[in-house]
Amino acid sequence: MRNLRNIGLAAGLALSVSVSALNAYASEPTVPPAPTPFPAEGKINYVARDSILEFKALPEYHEPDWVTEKYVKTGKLPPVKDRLPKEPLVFKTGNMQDGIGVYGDTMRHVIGGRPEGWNYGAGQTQGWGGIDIGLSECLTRTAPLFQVEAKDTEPLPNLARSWDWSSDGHKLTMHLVEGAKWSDGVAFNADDVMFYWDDEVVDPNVSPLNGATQETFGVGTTLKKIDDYTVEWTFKEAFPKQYLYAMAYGTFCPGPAHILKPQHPKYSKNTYDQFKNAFPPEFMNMPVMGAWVPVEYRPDDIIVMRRNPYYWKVDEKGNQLPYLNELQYKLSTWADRDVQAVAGSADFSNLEQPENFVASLKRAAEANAPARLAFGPRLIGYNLRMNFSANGWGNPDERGQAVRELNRNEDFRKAVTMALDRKALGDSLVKGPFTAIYAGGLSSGTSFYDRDSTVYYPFDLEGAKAELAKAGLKDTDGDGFVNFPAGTAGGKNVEIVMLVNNDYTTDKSLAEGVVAQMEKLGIRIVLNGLNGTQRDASQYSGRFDWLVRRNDQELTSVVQNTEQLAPVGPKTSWNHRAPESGEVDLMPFEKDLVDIVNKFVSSEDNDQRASLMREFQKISTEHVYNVGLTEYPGALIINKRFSNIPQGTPIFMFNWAEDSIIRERVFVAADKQAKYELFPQELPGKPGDKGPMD
Ligand code: BQZ
Ligand code: CA
Repeated sequence: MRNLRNIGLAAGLALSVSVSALNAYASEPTVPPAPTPFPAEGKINYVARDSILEFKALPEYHEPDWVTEKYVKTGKLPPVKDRLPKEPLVFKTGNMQDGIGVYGDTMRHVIGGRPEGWNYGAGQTQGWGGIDIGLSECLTRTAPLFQVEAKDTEPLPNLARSWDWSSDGHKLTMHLVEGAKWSDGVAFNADDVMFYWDDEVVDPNVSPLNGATQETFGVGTTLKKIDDYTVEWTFKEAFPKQYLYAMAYGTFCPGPAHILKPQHPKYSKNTYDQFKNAFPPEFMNMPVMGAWVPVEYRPDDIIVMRRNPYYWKVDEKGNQLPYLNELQYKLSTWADRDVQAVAGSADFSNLEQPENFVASLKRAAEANAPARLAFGPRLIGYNLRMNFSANGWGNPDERGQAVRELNRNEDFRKAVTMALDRKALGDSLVKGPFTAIYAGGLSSGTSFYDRDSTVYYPFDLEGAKAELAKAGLKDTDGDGFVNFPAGTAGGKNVEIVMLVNNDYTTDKSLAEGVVAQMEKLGIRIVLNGLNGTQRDASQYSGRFDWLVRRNDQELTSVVQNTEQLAPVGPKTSWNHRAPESGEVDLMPFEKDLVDIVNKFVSSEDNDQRASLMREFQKISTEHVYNVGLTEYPGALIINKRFSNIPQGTPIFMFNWAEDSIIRERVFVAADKQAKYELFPQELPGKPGDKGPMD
């Protein structure tokens, strides 16, 4: 357990190293200074990919006794063996840190988001923080791969239990788990997969929550049903194995077609808006393939989920999972999640806001601390992203259009990046060895990162002002802010609206730091702070000039959400998309990035993939595709009563820790179980009914 004395020591070292690096004023691009080493705690036990799970029939199956007594013996549910697939997904005991578990207890989450409704496939958030992760089962699964060496990694089977490539590599035949059921007992099959693909991904009027489009799986990719448990992908490229990652959480998690299809405009009189909003948060018992089903929703208070009696995963003794009977999601703030997790009134947090590091470390270091806290690698990072669309994405007014033209001017982008004092930005969040100067591009925590391929424009305010003048901007009315040239946006001061997520103190702190530093450069920034849901809506529709955004999987793992690295399709980049009708107006360096990403996706050669990512890193940082701000390590906070938490789980890599710890295998030993369950011995009810089954 790291304690504060060590941190003080390391912090001292850190300050001496970084001050000398910063005194070297140089406007020549260089490589980022070596970050202060931050040893991740809890070393990961690396394992072989096939040591985690398999699909097979077992001689017998079990369930909690109260399910047998109260539901099976009364005829409300069929026997557990009839509720499971012929060959369920079996988690191997060897990969379970504390072995076979016991039933009981709950995991109490706290989240800062709020549910819009249960229609994930049509883009509704459930409030994040692990709710959608718990509900969604996807064709493949990648989060647990943090424990598998990068070289022999391939996504794990999940709803797709196996797959075969055609000899020419353009076809992938996928075999679905047979006999699995939704939580309301209706069979899961290829119709669910095809509804998601045809009517939610390919249908241009629908955008699934994590933004999957047809191009997420390759331009021109098609998918068709072969039979109830077989689907076939056809790709333009040969052997694009990369897309198996896109078939995991976020981008290929089918919903219940038997519930969704009747509400879809193609099969009803509904508008697309009515389809999206057909399952409001009050609609309880939405059928899921996940381990827990929402049975209670109290606005601004709590969401409660109960175990799915048809869950299609077991342990090697045949115990139907999950072990935990309930999940709770208290509807509060992200900062409160840290506070409650270390205090013991909640059970889980991804410590990702540096403002809470010191207080959380102090509380977790106390002898009677209820929670374990372990830092991982530097995988949390923030970028300032500029809207590069000059052909109408977001329908800008004259001022907005003029800003977009500036964003596309490399001298302007260099001025911005050189005016940033990244050390000061990091220190404004937390002092000590945590934050590091981040030039942008791939996260230093990913195995694809190469510091020598990273172009960093050091802090140099005078040099930045010279670049701004080169971009044609002068303060023509002497008020300290540069103006547009006469004839553009009325020759007024350049004023840039920056979108920021108000749900996080860190996002706001960084945004305020950028505003102050841009003022010194002579650029006026106006903050547009919105909550996460509104921020996402503004961002996806291109209604922003700049935005501050925490990094997503494409920068922390590269192989997950790879398409978001560059505008490979009309709606794949975070800050450069096509307007309704047109193309993405790519700049020359962006064309290079797109080519590199497309080559990366269809390469099977690990050395070639590594060198493609070094090329990507060089081009994207040299041309300032995104403006790095800071990066730092996150810490996993978990209440000490839980077992089967894999050692060294990073809070974020292929996905968040709510996925990586594999919650369906987590248990609480009988002698440590607390009486926190809000609906003890209750099971979910029928779709749309109020609360648990009566
Ligand atoms: C983790 C995560 C689980 C989304 C969300 C939230 C949304 C973004 C991002 C994180 C929250 C937590 O992150 O901060 O620790 O629990 O939920 O999904 O920031 O606003 O749109 O990308 O993952
Ligand atoms: Ca001015």
